[in-house]
This record gives sequence, C-alpha cells and structure tokens, in this order.
Amino acid sequence: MPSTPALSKTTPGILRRSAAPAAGIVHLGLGNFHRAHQAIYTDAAVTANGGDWGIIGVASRSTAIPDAMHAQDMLYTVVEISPKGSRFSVPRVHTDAFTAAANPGRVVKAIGDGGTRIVSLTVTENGYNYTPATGSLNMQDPAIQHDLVKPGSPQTPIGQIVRGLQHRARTHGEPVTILSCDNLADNGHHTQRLVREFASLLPAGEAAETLAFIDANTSFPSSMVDRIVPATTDHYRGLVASQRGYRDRIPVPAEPFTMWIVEDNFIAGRPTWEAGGAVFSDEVAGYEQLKVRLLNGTHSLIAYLGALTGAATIPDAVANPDIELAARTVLRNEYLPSVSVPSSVDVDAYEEQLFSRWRNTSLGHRTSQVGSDGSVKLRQRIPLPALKMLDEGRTPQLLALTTAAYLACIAPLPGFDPGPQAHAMEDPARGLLADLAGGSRSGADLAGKVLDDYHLLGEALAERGEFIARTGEFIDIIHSAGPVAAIAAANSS
Ligand code: CS2
Repeated sequence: MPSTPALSKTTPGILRRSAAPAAGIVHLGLGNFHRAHQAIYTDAAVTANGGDWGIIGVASRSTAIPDAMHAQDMLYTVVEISPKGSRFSVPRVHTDAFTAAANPGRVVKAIGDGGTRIVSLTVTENGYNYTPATGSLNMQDPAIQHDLVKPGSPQTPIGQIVRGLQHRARTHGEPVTILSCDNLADNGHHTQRLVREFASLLPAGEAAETLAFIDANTSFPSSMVDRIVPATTDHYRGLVASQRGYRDRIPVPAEPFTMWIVEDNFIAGRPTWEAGGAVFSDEVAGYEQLKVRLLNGTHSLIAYLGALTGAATIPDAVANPDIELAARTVLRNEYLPSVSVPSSVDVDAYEEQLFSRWRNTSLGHRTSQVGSDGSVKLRQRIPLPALKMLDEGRTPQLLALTTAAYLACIAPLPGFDPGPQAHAMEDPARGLLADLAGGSRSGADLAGKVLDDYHLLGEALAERGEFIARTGEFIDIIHSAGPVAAIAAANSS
C-alpha cells in the first residue's frame, strides 16, 4: 500500500495562492492559537486584497513547530471540530519560522527589519514577565535581568521587542505597530507600559533615545481575541491523513467559533483583516472585559472545580449540574456587573453561546490546559470584579471559590490529593505556592500567605481581609468535604 504523502505546496487541492506574500509581520508565539486565529484572518485578508503581509513565525523555546513547518513548505492544517463534523483549511501566510531561544539575534533582526510593520504577540499571560502584585515588569526575573545587560541575545518577548526597536531607532527609523493578542486586560496599554519600563531601565543615553523612538514611532492597539484551541493529538493527525490524504505533523484543532475585535491604531498600516471577519472597533475595552471575565474567568472556575471532581475535559466539567450552576452564578452575579458591555452584545445570547462552546464534546479541551498558569491568568480575571463587589459591601463568593479551587489544585494542604488533572497543570508559581502550602496548617493560613503576603491577586485585594478569609474557608471545605460541598456553601451564602 502506498504510504500517505507529507503535506507540501504540491499537495493537490489545498492552495488558493501559489506563494505566500512577502513578510510584513513578525509574530512572537508560533503556537496553536496563532496558527488557528491571526494566521487565518491574515490569509483571508491577503487572498481578498493582497499586500505584503506574510508572517515570520517565532516560537519561544520549542523547535517542533518551526521544524515541521519547514518540512511542510510552511503549511499546516486547521481542523475545525464540531459535533456536526470537521472542516479543514490550510493557511498560506507564513514565510519563515524559527525558535527564539536558539536564534535570539535573529528575532532582534526580524523585529528591527524595515519591512516589518507589525509585531504581534500570542505569548500567553506568562510571556509578559510582569509581577502579579503590581502589574509592572518583574525585576526579580533572571530573564529580564539578563535581557537588560545582554542586548544581542534577549530571552523575553519584552526584551526582544525593545532590542528590535533600538535597532530600528538606530538604523532606518521606520514606524511599527506592536499588537498584543493575549488575554490581558487592556493588552495594548499593558504591553506599552512593560516595553517603556524595560526601555527606561537601559543606560541613560540609550533609554532616552529608545523612549523617544517608542513614543514617536510605535503604536500599541488593544485587541480581543477569541477561539478555543486545544492542544493537538495523534487523533487529529489521523483525521487529516484519513480525510485529506496527506500527513501533517502539526495540525491545529479549533472550535468553529472565532472572533477578533481590534482597535484601529496601526502606525505603519495593516492587513484588511475584516475580510476574515475581524471587527475594528472603539469599544475594544468592553469586549476585552467581557471576554477576559465572562469567558476566561468562568473558564478558570470550571477548570479547577472540574479537575477536583475528576473531570478531564471542560465539556465533562460543565456536564456536572453543580459546576454549571457555579459557572452561571459567577458569570452573571460576579463577573458581569463589572463589565461595560459593548452596545452590540446581547448578554443572554453571549452566555448561552459560551455554554454551548464549552459543551463541544468533540473538541476535548482539557481542564489541565485551562487550569495551567493560573498564577498569571487569575490576576487578569479576578481582582477588579472582586474589588467592585467588596466596595459595594458584597462578598464575591464564587471568585473566592475560584481562588480556593485553584490553590487546592496547585498548592494542596498536606495530606490532600487533588487528582491527576490538577497534577497535570503547569504553573510558574507552582513551586513557590507548594512551599507555602507545605508550611500551612489551614486554609486561612494558606490564603493569608498567598493573597496577603505574596499578593497573588495584586496589592488592592491583599488589603481585603474578608475576601482572604472566605478563600481560606473554601480551601478548608474543599479539603474536608470536596468541591461540590464548597459550591453548595458558596451558593447558600
Ligand atoms: C482559556 C483560554 O486557557 C485558558 O485560560 O480560558 O485559552 C480560552 O480558551 C481562550 O481564551 C478562548 O478564546
């Protein structure tokens, strides 16, 4: 039997254009999300209206995706998965792909190149090297320390961007847009603040020159991105081989739903992403709040409570009526009141759409994936809605429960086993939080150390004893009576 051929530019029937456009975008974070989101919109824009908007994809550490992309003529398959069936597409926009860790100088050169007009990022909340306590650049981070003194080999995205901007300032001086596509509240300003903070820490003359360039020649639009993109598995490789007749080492599974709301503030031009359905809007802040709180915040609650009940996937977790009730309550009563809902959004329809997306059983989105990196994700999701409720004299029961369930997964008190899904969650603060838990006698003790001393959810919430005490009580209930008892306690308070 002939073996299945590998995906390449000669694979019949997949390419709408014979060649990728010339590069105009450097994308930091060549992961699954980018390949199923911005790449699809860019492909639609270039197909409809042309333009030199090819993408140089930069993976942070792993060489797996760049290697496979080179072996497949920069191609890969996006597999849209719904219970009704699968749809396949092959974007044709990447012009190059490499790994930053192995080629730090090349990243600086690509960002510094005059042909680069947009530097976009999907580096996750964990990629911005900020301190949860203050939202500022984490000066204790050895990678930031390294990047401040080693201009030629930056390791962090913020360091890479600033070094690339310095190159631009000193050579051609062309403007460039820095576009964050991560789930950070106010992601444009947040990124701009970190970039400026890094630049201001350079030696005096360099700092002034770089800041002047940043202020005159860059823009930092905010954007809200949305598409559920699970990790790929052999199942999807098999599906592509059997349904499309070629071998793809790196297919990307994604839900059919996709959304991109962008602030139209591009100092050096942009692709016509509206051709792919992107919406340019002045209401990005409202969309970001809506998404980061209602979707991502509720997602965290579902992931941690789900993992504690043994659910491996998000659809399994929301199928549990207690978890569904907790999710609906946190979304409606605790997140929604803090959101400036954009004029075109019908909240009831948005909520129902979220639940139907979360119920997509064919997607297999794992609780351990959504539960990973909680120490940097929850900082984006919980503090502002919690503070608003506390200021109004109400206790945010389910936000405290989210925090408690997170800690029960990542930093259980001695003698408690949160189960395999919790063990599989990765988190940059796992070691530190586990140490704090190891030396704690009770939930109150742990919650005090994590929220008050360590400021996991920022400085303002560290001052709110009521929130910390309630989190401690939920930690104890989860440890002694389980997550369902904790949901009942939250709902009856
Ligand atoms: C999830 C997001 O992992 C998480 O924290 O909430 O990755 C979510 O699936 C996407 O933001 C959906 O757009």
